[in-house]
Amino acid sequence: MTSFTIARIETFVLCAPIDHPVVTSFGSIPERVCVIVRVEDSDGAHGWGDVWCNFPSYGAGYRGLVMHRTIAPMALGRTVDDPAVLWRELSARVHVWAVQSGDAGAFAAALAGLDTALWDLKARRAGLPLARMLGGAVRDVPVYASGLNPNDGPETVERVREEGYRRFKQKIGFGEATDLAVLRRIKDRLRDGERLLVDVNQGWTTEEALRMAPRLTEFDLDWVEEPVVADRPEAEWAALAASFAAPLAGGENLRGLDLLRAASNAWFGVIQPDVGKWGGVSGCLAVGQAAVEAGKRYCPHWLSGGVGLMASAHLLSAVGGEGMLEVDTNPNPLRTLLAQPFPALKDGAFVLTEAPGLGIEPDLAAAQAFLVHHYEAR
Ligand code: SMN
Ligand code: MG
Repeated sequence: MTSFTIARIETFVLCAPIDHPVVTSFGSIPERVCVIVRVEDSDGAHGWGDVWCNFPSYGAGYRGLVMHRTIAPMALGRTVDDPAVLWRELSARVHVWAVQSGDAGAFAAALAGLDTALWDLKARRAGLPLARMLGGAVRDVPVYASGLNPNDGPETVERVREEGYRRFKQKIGFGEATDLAVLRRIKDRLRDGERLLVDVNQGWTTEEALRMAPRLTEFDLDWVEEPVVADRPEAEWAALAASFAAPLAGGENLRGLDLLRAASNAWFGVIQPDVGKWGGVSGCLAVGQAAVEAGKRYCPHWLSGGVGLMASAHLLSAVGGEGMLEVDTNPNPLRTLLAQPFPALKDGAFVLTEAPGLGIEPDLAAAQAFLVHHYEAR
């Protein structure tokens, strides 16, 4: 029997203080938060999932409650074979609440976390690493260093190069002078084989983006991420794609059909769904495969704790193609403590192992000081 019955769902809300906020063009993140979910079946097997909640960080508590009070009661007692079937069913069931509350993102994220936990559980039961459970291969996944802040991006490049990173994503959208100065400092010191990427975090109007496009050409960028707000009309995105020398990247702020359509549209070269924000493993696998089929790079978006990071790594390993995994370089104890043993970095890639499921276990004893809420439904 490959099916299993959901017997217990625990939700953990964690918050870790940091000395310096993560700075983006849309605002700052003053603390690192995480909502993880542990699902246990009636045989005692378990799996872990991650619910996206990093901005605004105070939203983590609410998302923990959406998981515990709304999603967990629907899932308890259900027998699961293919987690995608339950994800689709529950997505349809909460749709009216998502619309009524105006909180579609919170419901989608809670369902994404549940879905990831069910896939981890299923893979662990089968004794297979998640990438193989999904029909793919276990391979070393190329990574890039993300989250480079405007004030110290060049220094961060020097530091993470020592750790083994070869690709660096600088956050821009802080004004032309600031942006170009920081990019020049990085570009001037790049070594052979290293690549520079930028993330505007939806910070420009379309007019500003069109004006910046020729100014970015000198940096030979690997991609330009979210130059404008994700919901701008298609004609504007098409105009942007024609103006930038580098491919456009996006997906972290799209859900559902919008995200699926983006996987094959004419303007994105790089598709970046977030496994904890929409779709979980079921939805993101479909988007990633569609993107690769359409000749794009699938590069999972992730800027939070260790559980979702490992789900993203296995998804990328399973989907394949020329994509790479986003790894945040900002201090966040929840990244490493919640994914033990944390993968080794070798030749610019995370080394994935044959360990079952996500291949990690959160070290909740070590993370105890960061635990804010713990709920249990059974
Ligand atoms: C990002 C998202 C949220 C906080 C910081 C940075 C960014 C990314 O969009 O791609 O990581
Ligand atoms: Mg981004």
